Amino acid sequence: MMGTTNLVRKILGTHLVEGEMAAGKEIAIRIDQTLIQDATGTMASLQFEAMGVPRVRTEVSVCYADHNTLQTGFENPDDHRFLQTLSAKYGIHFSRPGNGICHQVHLERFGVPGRTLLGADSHTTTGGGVGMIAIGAGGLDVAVAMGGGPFYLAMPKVVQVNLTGRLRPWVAAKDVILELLRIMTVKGGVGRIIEYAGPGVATLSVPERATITNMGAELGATTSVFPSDERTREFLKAQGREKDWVGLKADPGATYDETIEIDLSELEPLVAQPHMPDRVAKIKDVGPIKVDQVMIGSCTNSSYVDMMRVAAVLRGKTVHPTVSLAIAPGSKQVLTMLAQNGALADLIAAGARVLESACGPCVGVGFSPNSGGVSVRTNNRNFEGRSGTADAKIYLVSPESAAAAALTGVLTDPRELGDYPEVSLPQSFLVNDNMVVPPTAESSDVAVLRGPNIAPLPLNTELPGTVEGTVLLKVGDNITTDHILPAGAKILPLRSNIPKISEHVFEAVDPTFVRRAKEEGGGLIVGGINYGQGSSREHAALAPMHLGVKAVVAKSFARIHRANLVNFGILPLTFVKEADYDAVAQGDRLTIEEVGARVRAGDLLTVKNLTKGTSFEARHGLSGREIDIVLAGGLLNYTRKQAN
Ligand code: MIC
Ligand code: SF4
Repeated sequence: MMGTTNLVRKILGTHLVEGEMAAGKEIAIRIDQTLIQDATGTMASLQFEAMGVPRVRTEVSVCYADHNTLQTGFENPDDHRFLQTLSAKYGIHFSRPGNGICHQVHLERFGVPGRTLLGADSHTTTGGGVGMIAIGAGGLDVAVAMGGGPFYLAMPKVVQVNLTGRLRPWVAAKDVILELLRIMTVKGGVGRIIEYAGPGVATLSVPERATITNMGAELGATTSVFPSDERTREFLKAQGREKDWVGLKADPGATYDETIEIDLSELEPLVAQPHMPDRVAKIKDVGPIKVDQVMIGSCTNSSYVDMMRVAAVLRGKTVHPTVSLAIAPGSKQVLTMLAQNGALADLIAAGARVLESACGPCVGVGFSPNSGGVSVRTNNRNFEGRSGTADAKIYLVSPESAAAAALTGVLTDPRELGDYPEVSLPQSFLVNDNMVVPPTAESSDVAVLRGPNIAPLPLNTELPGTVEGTVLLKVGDNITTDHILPAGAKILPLRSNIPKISEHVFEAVDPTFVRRAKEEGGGLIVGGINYGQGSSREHAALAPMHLGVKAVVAKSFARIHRANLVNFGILPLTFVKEADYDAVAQGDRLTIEEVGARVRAGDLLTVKNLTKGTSFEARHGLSGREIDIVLAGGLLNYTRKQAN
């Protein structure tokens, strides 16, 4: 009999350790590879250390220094030293600062088709470009996976995106994912994995596929995956890793929960307008908006082919006089190849400001726009304020379109530039892993060096019998973790210090939040649809936890943030009726009695509004395991309790 299994179920099936693969049901999967980075990794490492496991129990674990590379004080270099020594001690590869952005480097050097990868970064999904099930998660979940524990998730629905046709000149992989964002929106992927299929797949190279799976994170999707085919083999071979290749695809009659059709040949250059990645329109319809700066880089679009195409567009020309152009090649491999073949000289000659191979401007570390400035970027996120300039406007486009704007000074459909520069994947990439410190063969007695920036791991207390508190803040739909806990050059260095970073919770949304939370001794937050979308930073749960937040009641949650709330003992509740959201106001005093018993008794809790003298119902949607974790005050307490 011919099978009808899709690719997602095949890979999940071979990694399933608990549960039944029925959409919405909790499953647990074995994790083969993990990645952490320097902004999420210090906390994850402290958590891993606390588990007392002598050495990582994965096939490969890597720690990247790529987010916190700006060194305006001791914090970041101290944290890097901590991560490097800890990596040496516990069997983790350490990718040194300068080696590149985690997702780009992981794809180049570590990604293996058919394997699972769990990363403490939302764009870990990039690995789907080589046929991995690669999922972003909070640092604590990744720490557990490093220790050999499984990863728990609700079995997602599988959405087939059937690609037909072929991209026309000047239309890029970025335009494919922007089109999908237009169709599905930033919440359309929640509870779903996107599986790419159809004849269009073979027309896309691995780096192009990786652009698409990378930005699948913006759909809210658990992950995205491409089949592993001859194009995958070609990429791995060029990376000197053909032995890692294995062919993988869905069965011919595979079934899916949903299907979306995209004809690649019909796509045009697209742009995501401020301040959401799904505010997508055709560049030609948005028109020639004046542009102040252009940024080409980030884990979405910093591959060798991306950079070569930009270099070809800029060769012999000059960046428009009123535009500042920055480029950040995604990895040392990319940057070295550009340097060797002369393309870097073309970029510099045209006026590009060359930044190090790191996240940089994508997360507000350097190159912030001028006041009210328009910045055209190849990143994946254009959330308000993320660039470091509160009133800047960020437009997300392909590298081709970004290069066009850099030359003309206005948002430009790149087709206006004329002849399309053909650039193809090189026969072989320049492979030199000298900036990855490999783990020692045996667990070593390396001393882990800690700077004063690293504060002890914060722990929550058990959830009280009655959760009572004031609604400290009521927010609308699509609140991002950048709203909850901003990143940027000033706040990112505090990632290892929860008391210090907690001073910045909701800073840009309501500067009085922290003061009020402290005065009230904690409280509750009310949110709209897709609360906590965006990054995986568990600090967006840890810092509110530190301020005494006990519950968040929202219309719906983003996957990773909900899991982080559970992991740190904050109750994630959803409104049963939309009208109840409207009826509750900031400052209202809410109470949920006998939480422990009620949560175990069923899905519905009664929330009393003491201020208004009313009550409403809220759903917790927690699995049995999650109930135990939340009631214990988080996963660390729960694990400790179990061990005792
Ligand atoms: C991001 O793009 O927002 C980040 C910075 O990479 C985050 C991780 C973090 O906050 O450290 C992410 O995407 O998970
Ligand atoms: Fe780094 Fe930006 Fe990618 Fe996040 S989205 S990993 S900050 S490049």
